[in-house]
Amino acid sequence: MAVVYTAFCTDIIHEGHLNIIRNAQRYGEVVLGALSDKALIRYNKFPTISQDERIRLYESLEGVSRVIVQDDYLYDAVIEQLRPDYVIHGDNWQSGPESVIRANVLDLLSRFGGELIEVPYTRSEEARKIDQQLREKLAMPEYRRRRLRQLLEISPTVKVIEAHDGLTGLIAEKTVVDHDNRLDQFDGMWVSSLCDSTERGKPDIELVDMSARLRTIDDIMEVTTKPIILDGDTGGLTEHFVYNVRTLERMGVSAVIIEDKTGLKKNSLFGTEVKQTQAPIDEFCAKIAAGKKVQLTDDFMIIARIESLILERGMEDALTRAFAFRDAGADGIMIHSRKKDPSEIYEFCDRFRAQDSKTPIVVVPTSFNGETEEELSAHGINIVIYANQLIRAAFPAMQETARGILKAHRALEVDEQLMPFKEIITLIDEL
Ligand code: SPV
Ligand code: MG
Repeated sequence: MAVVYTAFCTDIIHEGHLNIIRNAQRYGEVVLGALSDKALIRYNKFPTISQDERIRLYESLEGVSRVIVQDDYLYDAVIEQLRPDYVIHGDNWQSGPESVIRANVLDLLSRFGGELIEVPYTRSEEARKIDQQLREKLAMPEYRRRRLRQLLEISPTVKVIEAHDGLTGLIAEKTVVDHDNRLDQFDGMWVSSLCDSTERGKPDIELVDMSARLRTIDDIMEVTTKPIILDGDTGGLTEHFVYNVRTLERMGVSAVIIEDKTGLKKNSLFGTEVKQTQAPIDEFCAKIAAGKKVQLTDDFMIIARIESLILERGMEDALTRAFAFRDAGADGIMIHSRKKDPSEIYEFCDRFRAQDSKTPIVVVPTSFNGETEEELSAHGINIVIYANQLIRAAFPAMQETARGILKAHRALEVDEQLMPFKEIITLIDEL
């Protein structure tokens, strides 16, 4: 009997999935692929039930002969192993980023034999509602919050981009590229103090207070599902920090990064050009420990950021602090540098990793931007934060447009550098 293969990446079965199975049955024995947690997470279809529960759900479907696990969103391993006579899929992958997966399947079938069958995608109201409900479930705090830890377990590099409002949140959430025949997208969002301040026309000196920062986070959360890392500046007074940890955790933020400075904080990119004071080690350890103590879940992460290299206090100081902060309970270490040359970052990471293979390391490669994610990962770095590129892209574009209108006394001349609103609103979901 011919083997028909189809892969599902859903936690809820609707009419569309049943339709695929019914069609598949007409060609032979139906083998159903359950995308593994790892594959789903890379594909940005975060699971809301466990892999075993998904397998059991798929096995219970009428017409399915057996269920196998597909461990990558691309089909190479599964087709090589199963050599199906047919692969069946909805026709919705003919355009958009998923067409990369379709091309992958067609290529494999041409090499190993087999035929692709596409059935018209089910656009019923019920199916649409279920897909939407699944997406919205992912935005709930308990799912979003733990997503960063889940990513850290399976991804060689977690890539995070700055978001400072709903619109930049949508860009972080929805931008997908196909490159080298793979899909790529950002894993999470960084709510930067620099960008959150700049966006309000304010200096980055902890002037924008926590209520305003929470409002930014809420705006982003309203329209996205990806995990959020908050730039918590110094964390403020320990007595206040503990309350903020609770608030962030309850909202569904995945991590806060606090930096070991005290007094008036200035942005790290100023380095020693401005007066900035590093916090004593024991004081900062006490702040981390206090934050860890009040947490109610195991999901939330407090990451300690070390400013020794920024303030030119030396590598030994940076390493001493890293181990002290880890021992005080920090769930990760962010090491920062404003040098173009990545050597000091790499030296720190190599020496830290020689003694600690597990604690996640975070970097913000604004200055050492010549390093690729792969190069950073080779030194044991787990989270790469693109901390300010979106606002730096937007500002000159807006300024240029304002100048153009002033010069021409009308907007016609700048029109071709503008995106039509029709296109912008395709980003925005309607209920
Ligand atoms: C931020 O984005 O606000 C940061 C990173 O803290 S940096 O600006 O490089 O200090
Ligand atoms: Mg900051």
